[in-house]
Amino acid sequence: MTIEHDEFEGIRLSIVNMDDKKSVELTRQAMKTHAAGEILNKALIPAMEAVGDDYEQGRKFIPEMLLAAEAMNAALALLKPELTRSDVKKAGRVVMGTVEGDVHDIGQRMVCIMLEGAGFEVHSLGADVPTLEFVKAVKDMSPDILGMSALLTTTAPRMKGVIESLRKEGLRDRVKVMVGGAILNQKLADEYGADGYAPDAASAARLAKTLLDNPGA
Ligand code: B12
Repeated sequence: MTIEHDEFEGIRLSIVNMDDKKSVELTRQAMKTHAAGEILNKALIPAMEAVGDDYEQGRKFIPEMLLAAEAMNAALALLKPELTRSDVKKAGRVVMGTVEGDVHDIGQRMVCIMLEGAGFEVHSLGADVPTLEFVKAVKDMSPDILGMSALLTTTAPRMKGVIESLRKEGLRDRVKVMVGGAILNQKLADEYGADGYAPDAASAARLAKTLLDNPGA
């Protein structure tokens, strides 16, 4: 195993083993020689994938998933300043949130960070966001893009509800809507009436730019 592999593997293991002190220490070390984006993609995201596998195989339960998420968030906080450093003028304004009934916010946070890095002004409403709060945020903040995240089969259809509410309020034409989250796909995004879907944080930032470059799309 190369030294580089050892470094990323160490961070991955610290998150899987729910050790936030270690994940912070190892991430800080890795940042001396690696770009934040590389650490995110090669260590933090694979760590959460491994945690997901452990949960599915019955090797981890909810409290352990939460602790692993904390270890991952602690490492992510260190990477954030570098990921969001952007000298370019603001590319547009994005309001982002996880739909009502759904507390999963890790992926959404990553998307926010990548969007900030791509020059967007980002306002996160957090997780478990009621439909009316999304509508109010679009009314009050006039974002160019509304991003919604969902990780549960049961909560994803709420995206459709938000889009319908925007339409009823006469706001739908004022904002592009993009959706994502592990259980989403292009087909569902089309069914819900979204303007775009992206499978990960990096492509979410690209999608946001494309949506604003092609307003008629
Ligand atoms: C961590 C986790 C939790 C943590 C969440 C902590 C937190 N603060 O987020 C806790 C322990 C709280 C939790 C709870 C539950 N969970 Co959970 N959880 C997970 C787990 C292991 C990882 C999710 C994650 O963070 N992934 C890492 C991130 C980086 O990936 P991501 O979210 O997909 O985001 C990426 C992309 O999807 C995309 N993206 C995300 N959002 C957006 C938005 C836009 C606009 C765009 C463009 C892109 C985009 O970019 C991101 C970065 O690349 C998954 C398993 C899995 N394999 O996904 C289960 C999982 C999502 N959970 C699941 C379940 C069932 C639950 C519970 C119902 C369990 C229970 N019985 O209580 C509860 C639900 C609580 C609630 N009401 O929401 C199921 C969902 C199954 C389903 N089809 O509905 C999963 C798939 C596990 C499983 N296989 O059963 N969970």
